[in-house]
Amino acid sequence: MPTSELTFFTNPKSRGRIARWMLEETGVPYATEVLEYGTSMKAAPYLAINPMGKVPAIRHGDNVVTECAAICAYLADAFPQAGLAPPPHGAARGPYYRWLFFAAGPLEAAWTNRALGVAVPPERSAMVGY
Ligand SMILES: N[C@@H](CCC(=O)N[C@@H](CS)C(=O)NCC(=O)O)C(=O)O
Repeated sequence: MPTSELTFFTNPKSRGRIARWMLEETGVPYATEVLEYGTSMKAAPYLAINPMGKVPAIRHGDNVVTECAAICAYLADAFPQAGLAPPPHGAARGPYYRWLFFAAGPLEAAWTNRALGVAVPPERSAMVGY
């Protein structure tokens, strides 16, 4: 595959590190476009890739994928020869989905809240996802 078919949009100081790790594990060549916070990340050319103006994102042919977990799952499926996800009907598929979504949902929310000093009132803890 020509390098230009797989493009990685990122900033080195971002969650893009997660996607970068997965891209490296695939072993396939890819191009990198570095976006700057507040400028190129919020400019029209990149907003056409991710309307949220956030990194990371990848473009693979006609497919654009944003969200770290989605990028990891997409790459595992797009490049099965790298063996990065359990087989679709194998016993490990359940735990694979569980931890993929757990990391993207409750774990992400928990560490973001902790970093921001957002405390959940004990009487409301049943409604948070972690
Ligand atoms: N849920 C997204 C989070 C992406 C995100 O928040 N990225 C931050 C950097 S770590 C960003 O691009 N911030 C720029 C901004 O919001 O202006 C994911 O998992 O990819």
